[in-house]
Amino acid sequence: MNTIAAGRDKVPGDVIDHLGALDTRLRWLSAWTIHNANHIRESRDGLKVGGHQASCASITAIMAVLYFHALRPQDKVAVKPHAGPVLHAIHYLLGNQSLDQLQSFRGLGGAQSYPSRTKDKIPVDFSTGSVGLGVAITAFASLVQDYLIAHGQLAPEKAGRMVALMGDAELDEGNIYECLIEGYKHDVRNCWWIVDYNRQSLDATTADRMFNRFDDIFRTCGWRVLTLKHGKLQRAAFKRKGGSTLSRWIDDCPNADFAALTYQGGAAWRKRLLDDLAADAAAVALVESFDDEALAALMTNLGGHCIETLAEAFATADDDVPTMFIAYTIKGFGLPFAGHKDNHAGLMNPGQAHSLRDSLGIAEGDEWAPYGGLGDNAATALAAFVAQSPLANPPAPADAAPVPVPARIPTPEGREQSTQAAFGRILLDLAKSGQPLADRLVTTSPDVTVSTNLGAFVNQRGLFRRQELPDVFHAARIPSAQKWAGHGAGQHIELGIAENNLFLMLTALGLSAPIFGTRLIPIGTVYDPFIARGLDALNYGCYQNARFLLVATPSGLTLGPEGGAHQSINSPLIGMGQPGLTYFEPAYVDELAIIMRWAFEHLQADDGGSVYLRLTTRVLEQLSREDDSWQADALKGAYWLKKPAQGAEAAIVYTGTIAPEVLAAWEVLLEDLPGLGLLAVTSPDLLHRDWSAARAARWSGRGSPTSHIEHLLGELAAHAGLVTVIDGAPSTLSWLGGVRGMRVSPLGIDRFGQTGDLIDLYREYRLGTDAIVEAAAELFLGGVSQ
Ligand SMILES: Cc1ncc(C[n+]2csc(CCOP(=O)(O)OP(=O)(O)O)c2C)c(N)n1
Ligand SMILES: [Mg+2]
Repeated sequence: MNTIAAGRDKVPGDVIDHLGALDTRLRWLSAWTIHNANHIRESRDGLKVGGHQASCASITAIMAVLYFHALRPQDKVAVKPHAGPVLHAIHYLLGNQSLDQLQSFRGLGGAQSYPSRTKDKIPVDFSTGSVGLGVAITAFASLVQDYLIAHGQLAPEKAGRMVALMGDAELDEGNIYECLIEGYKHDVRNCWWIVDYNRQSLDATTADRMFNRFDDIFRTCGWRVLTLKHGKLQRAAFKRKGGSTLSRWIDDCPNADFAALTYQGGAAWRKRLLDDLAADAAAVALVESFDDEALAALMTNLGGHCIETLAEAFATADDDVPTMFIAYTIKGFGLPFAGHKDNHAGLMNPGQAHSLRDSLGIAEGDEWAPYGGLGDNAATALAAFVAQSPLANPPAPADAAPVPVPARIPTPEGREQSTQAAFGRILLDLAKSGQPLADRLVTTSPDVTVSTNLGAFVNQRGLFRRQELPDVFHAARIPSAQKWAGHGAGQHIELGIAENNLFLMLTALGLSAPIFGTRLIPIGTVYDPFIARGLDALNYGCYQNARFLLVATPSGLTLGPEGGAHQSINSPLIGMGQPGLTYFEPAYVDELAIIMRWAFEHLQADDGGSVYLRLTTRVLEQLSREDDSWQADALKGAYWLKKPAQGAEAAIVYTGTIAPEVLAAWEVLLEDLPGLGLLAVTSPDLLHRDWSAARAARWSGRGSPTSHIEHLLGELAAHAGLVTVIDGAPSTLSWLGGVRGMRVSPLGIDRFGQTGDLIDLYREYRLGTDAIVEAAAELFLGGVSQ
């Protein structure tokens, strides 16, 4: 174990004292913020408000030293979710957070429970909440930083450190290890992960068996590991007679015993130590030299609570080597439930909170005073220390200039094409075009670069690697379609098969504008069914307003030969249900071209978001259009491919690659259903959102807008019927019946897939032309046609 004893630079005593005072301030203010929300603010619904006083108290020393001493303005931090109140307290002291926000912690519009980039009013570099993701995002952000430096878009001296403040239970999340492996491959640097190693999770004390395992795992992956196990008091005691015995006892003490003794306090420590160390007279004498209070202070003087130890450790890691700090701490340190295994969501009762207040010398009514309880001189000195800390005068937030989007993205030529192939073609054409947009594209894929058709773009623009990576096959003149040399100017970041990493990579790339001041246009490709594998990371990216284009292909039954395990069914619903992500599923490649152009703008718009394209390898004969009049409607989510006769009583509505079957059915049905409409839905998601927004506007008296879908369906008779068709969950489109109260017969897939060709599978899943005709007959003609 690499236990920090002393760092390179001694930190001046007055700095240590100030940081110690700030540790206490942060512990108090975070505890009081949570106390206020739970015990003082009026409860209108009787629900427990919550908050995590123990998780905060565990990390206040670490955050005091980091924020008021070690961080540089260019560094970015992801704070463990349950330490949100500590971050608010820090910004309260820095003058960036209002009292009103603290008092409305966890209320509408107040300080958020977990740090949020978009909702909090203080600077939050990375949102957190779902444990593990906020940790890994820092490694991907480091990679993005290296990308920008290599592309001349960030000066090397402006490189910051990407820091994760994490709970120890986050080390159980698998995405940490996926990230660790990917980070090693890419030689990640400028990254600190600081573990608040309190050895408690939500339910329990953590397993002793993991002791020293994390060190091994991280070192294997190229990280420096600094373990901050003992504080200064302990280290001093270990140097005294009997000290080595005491040190060994602490090292051997099971996590649960240590936690329980911490909770029980000085007398319990004494009894246990005297029992266990009875054979060593010097150790007994050492223990007896402390009174109960001093003994408790000694035994809980772990590295993560010792200002000096922390400051020195941070100073030690002054290079760009990725570094993990294992800072031993006590959950609930300094609070009445310190060490209790059930303390995760524990709240001090009013009596306990008042005792803590009194013990800090804070007068009743002075609880929110930033430096309450300190004498005038001490308060002034501490305020001055805070005012000169590196973060007190942060640089202006980055304001990344938009990347111009070409007025037109040409439709790839060809009578027969798939949307997937056209996507690859469009990117290749862009790569060759020399447009400014092309230089800002960054593509990435979890080992499906070739099979999602990014290969040609990569041939053109290269793999991104900080160190040159020769294309051995190319050099040896071995024929291959993929000519991928890696270099600093490359624009494709190749990932191993880990979809969590794809979405975190996209998130980090998609935050490049607000975080690093340069806008990138990230495009990630994945097989559609495997979106589900990284769903929480996708949600995480959208939650913090990262901007990226997700291209998922192939999808649906068109993956038939691959079998049921590869057929995506509910991904359209994911696209519709995910805030911050707009889902499109074009059938034809001219639709794709205008949608991609729209996406490049939407990705950059203030009120924009990310975009998800569900594509396929199915080759369709393309339509010859009479004009461009369909385009505006297609970008709103739907257009009439065959306009219904005014007041027609029926329409077929479809999304995506099932278009030829739908067109064939339309031809068949036209005879019996004159004026039958055919509605091409390019984005069920946009249609639904727009419909919801229009209704919300009407309810709340903000005018009487008509949504696009209301407008389109308004061309049909009020009692008309709809047959909806999609190679995916039928509920993607079945809601259309509710727009104007029309009967609807939704076709789609709601059973697991299986191998087969499309002819068989369309029949099996009731999706082909016959099925559409039958559904229409049932709905419109009162029976099933033969
Ligand atoms: C993905 C996810 N699963 C579950 C939770 C619920 N949860 C919140 S905190 C926590 C345990 C945290 O323990 P640790 O990381 O050690 O933090 P600390 O002890 O510092 O509070 C759990 C399970 C969550 N926030 N995210
Ligand atoms: Mg913990």
